[in-house]
Amino acid sequence: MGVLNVTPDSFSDGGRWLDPAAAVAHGTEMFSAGAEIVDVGGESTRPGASPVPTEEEIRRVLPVVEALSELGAVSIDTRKAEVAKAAVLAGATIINDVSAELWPLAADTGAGWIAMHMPADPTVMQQHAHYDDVVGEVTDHLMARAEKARAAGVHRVWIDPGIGFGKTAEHNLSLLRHLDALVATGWPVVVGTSRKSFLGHLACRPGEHPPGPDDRLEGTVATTAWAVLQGVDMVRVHDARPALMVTGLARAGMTSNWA
Ligand code: HH2
Repeated sequence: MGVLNVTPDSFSDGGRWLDPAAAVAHGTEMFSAGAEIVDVGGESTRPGASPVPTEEEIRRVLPVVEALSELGAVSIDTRKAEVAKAAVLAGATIINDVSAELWPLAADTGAGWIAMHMPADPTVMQQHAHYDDVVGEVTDHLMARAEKARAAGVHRVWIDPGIGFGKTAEHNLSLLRHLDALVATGWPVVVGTSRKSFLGHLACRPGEHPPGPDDRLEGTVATTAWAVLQGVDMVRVHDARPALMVTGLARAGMTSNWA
């Protein structure tokens, strides 16, 4: 899944794809690079981000969803039912739901649904980064949502631990270390580590300034390979080509007979 943020303030690509023509060109590029889905978002959910009014979010994403849906599968990254509905009517086939609340809409529209774990609204979520057992709590929460969605009639459901959403670097690492627990639930798993800040902090030596979002490709690629080897179904990344290369390598390594 390739990330396409049509926002002025996303943490890594804010402002780059705000113009609809530039956004469509970048989405087209990601499809050409081999992305199976392009994930269009019109509101940043980085820690502390300001909420975007519904009408403005729809205005940002709609022309982009419409154009890219002609070329391949599009998901809509939102926590608002109105935005998700408008995007599905414009051609999106998956609701990437960072609130894990929108399954009734997925059931009504027949869209696929990704339930992501986020313990509170982005403005305050880092204040909620407290868990006794982060892996168990996130897994239980997502399984309960996925089961509700299945019971409501949603046909395609994925679960996503929400790396970086109301979690410390240590929580993120625990969730990545124990991805097998999420995979063992039997629900297909999505993971998004792409360019996230914990990768920068892990990559630098003591006293060094952590690398910014554009210099976190190595961490993104390493965690993507790890996630694929743990059996996840989908990775959400900004840089489609390197992710596809490492995904292909990891899958070949898992299935080949090379000794
Ligand atoms: N991460 C972000 C946004 N949406 N959706 C899923 N399913 N999983 C994720 O990990 C995830 C997500 C945050 O990344 P990004 O869209 O690049 O940044 P911003 O929220 O600042 O637009």
